[in-house]
Amino acid sequence: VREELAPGAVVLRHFVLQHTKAILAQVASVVEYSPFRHMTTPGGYDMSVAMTNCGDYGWVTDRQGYRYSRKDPLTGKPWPPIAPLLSQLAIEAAEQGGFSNFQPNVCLINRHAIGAKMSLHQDKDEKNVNYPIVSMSFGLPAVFQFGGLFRSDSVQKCVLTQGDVVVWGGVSRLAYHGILPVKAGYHSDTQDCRINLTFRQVD
Ligand code: MD5
Ligand code: FE
Repeated sequence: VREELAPGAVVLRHFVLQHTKAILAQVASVVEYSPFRHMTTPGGYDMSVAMTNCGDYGWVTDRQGYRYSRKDPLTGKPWPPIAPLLSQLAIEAAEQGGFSNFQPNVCLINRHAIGAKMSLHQDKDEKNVNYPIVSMSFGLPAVFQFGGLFRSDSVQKCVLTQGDVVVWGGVSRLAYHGILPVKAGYHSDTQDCRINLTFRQVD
């Protein structure tokens, strides 16, 4: 099922649902090596979302700014690799969204505990914004907000639940977006959180 959220943004409902346990097992093995941590924004705030990465690079933030780094600043070692199942599913999703030459080399993993949010922002730390971003959601549902190219543009809301995949490309690639605070709840696969994986190609 291919649902067009906005120009260039395609929701593939339940696209990876049958792979949930295998994907969450891969997340657990990444987290053993490179644990979830709350990174600090350049403005000095700790993010409510905890993050880690796998791939050739990882997205990091600290007082110095946002960037992609080959090493995990917490361990001083390279990030663990993206498991073949994960890259394969991300590539298939990108194809369904109309992007046939996507080769993700970063997978940012977000853990939203109850109450965690992501304020309205744009993803613009990637060199080539012609590549899409593929996002997969698991566990507790979240209300996703997406607007336009200006912070002041009106936003639409969309609920993302376990197994949903969104391919953000075209003019939606640079749209402002955010996640409302995750509501209290329980999910048998993730307990008290939402897990989101975003696949990116940064060079
Ligand atoms: C999430 N994560 O659901 C989202 C999925 C992040 C983040 O926002 O930066 O980790 S990626 C959503 C996204 C990416 C690029 C463009 C747009 C949305 N968009 O145009 O709305 O936790
Ligand atoms: Fe984002």
